[in-house]
Amino acid sequence: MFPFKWLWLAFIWSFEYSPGECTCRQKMFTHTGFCHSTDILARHHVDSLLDCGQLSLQSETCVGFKYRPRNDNQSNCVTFKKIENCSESAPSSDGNADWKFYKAVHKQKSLCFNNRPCKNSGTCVDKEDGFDCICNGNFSGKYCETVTGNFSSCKSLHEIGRDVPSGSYPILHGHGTKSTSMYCQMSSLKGCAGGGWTMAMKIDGSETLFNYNSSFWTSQNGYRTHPGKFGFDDVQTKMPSFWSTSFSDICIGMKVGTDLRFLTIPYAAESLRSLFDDGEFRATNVGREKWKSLIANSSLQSACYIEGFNIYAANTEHTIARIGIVGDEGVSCNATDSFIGLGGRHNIVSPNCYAEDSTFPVSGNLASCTADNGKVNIKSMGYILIR
Ligand SMILES: [Ca+2]
Repeated sequence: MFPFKWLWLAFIWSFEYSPGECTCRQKMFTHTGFCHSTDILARHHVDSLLDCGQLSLQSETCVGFKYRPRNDNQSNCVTFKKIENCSESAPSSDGNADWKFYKAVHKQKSLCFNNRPCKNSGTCVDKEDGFDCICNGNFSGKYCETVTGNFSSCKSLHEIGRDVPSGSYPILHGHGTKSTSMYCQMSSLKGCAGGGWTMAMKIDGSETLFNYNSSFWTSQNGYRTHPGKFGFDDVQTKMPSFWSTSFSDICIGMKVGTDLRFLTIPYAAESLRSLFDDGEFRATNVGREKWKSLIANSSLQSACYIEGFNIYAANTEHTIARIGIVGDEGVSCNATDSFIGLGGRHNIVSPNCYAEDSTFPVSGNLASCTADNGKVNIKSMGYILIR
């Protein structure tokens, strides 16, 4: 008996690359006893059964073949464009006794199984000419790639839309009554692990708009929300997420030139605004070295330092910040002269100790008076995201 009951051959009819889809088909030939009705397509001399199968695959109209082994590359291969009335019964004795008949069975590969094309927890169903994705209610599109639902934060979107890339999505605010497109960071940043970060503010450290005394830190007024649709560019914004979105972590970004760095502040609050509007100091515990790592060649005094929100001492005219770390050369921290953070003071009030540039970075690093890396005045882009 012939050793192959089934002859499997793969053939690619066409190949088009689009996300998750490959129109590959396989043709399978099954050995059958004898077929009573055939229309011949072509006759070949071949070396083996496999060669006959390959010839059959190369023709789109071939639906089967018969094969008769012979010596010296002279085996017979006859391909058919019609093959019917096949049965497992032995060939009749009309000269077909030493032929083996093979009938093609078209078989679609499971695109669902092989490619898993459906995004965002969509269910994939194979069908005759491809597949369908049955989407979770918050998504649509051939691959369930389009976000159609409304989410209260990028975090809640990320939780069910695991395949949603970073970009702009409508985020609810105002107790769900309003929606604004906001930038969502959906993948890990070095320093801010995981995705689901909602953009809240972008601050240009060389501008004065978001200085410590700005009412933007305490109000529910947004500032140019259109740039808030985009990521880590140089355009200032304050988004409704600042006063509407609760969180358990804050991601702080600093960019100097093209050098973009991040750190996470583990801190839960009902909103960013709630951290600032009473002006009370709130301590954080990120650590001096992490704050220093936000900016290359940063400098900070080391005898004393304070980190947190609303770092402001009423009896000092020195460095203050809405978010960050301040340092002093004295152990009591009552005359701070260095800082890394956001929402800094606008004007330097005791210039003797500072670098020649007397404008305070509203975001960045200022240091003098025996700071650990000397005098610096670095104005950065600062970013605040929440999750
Ligand atoms: Ca001092």
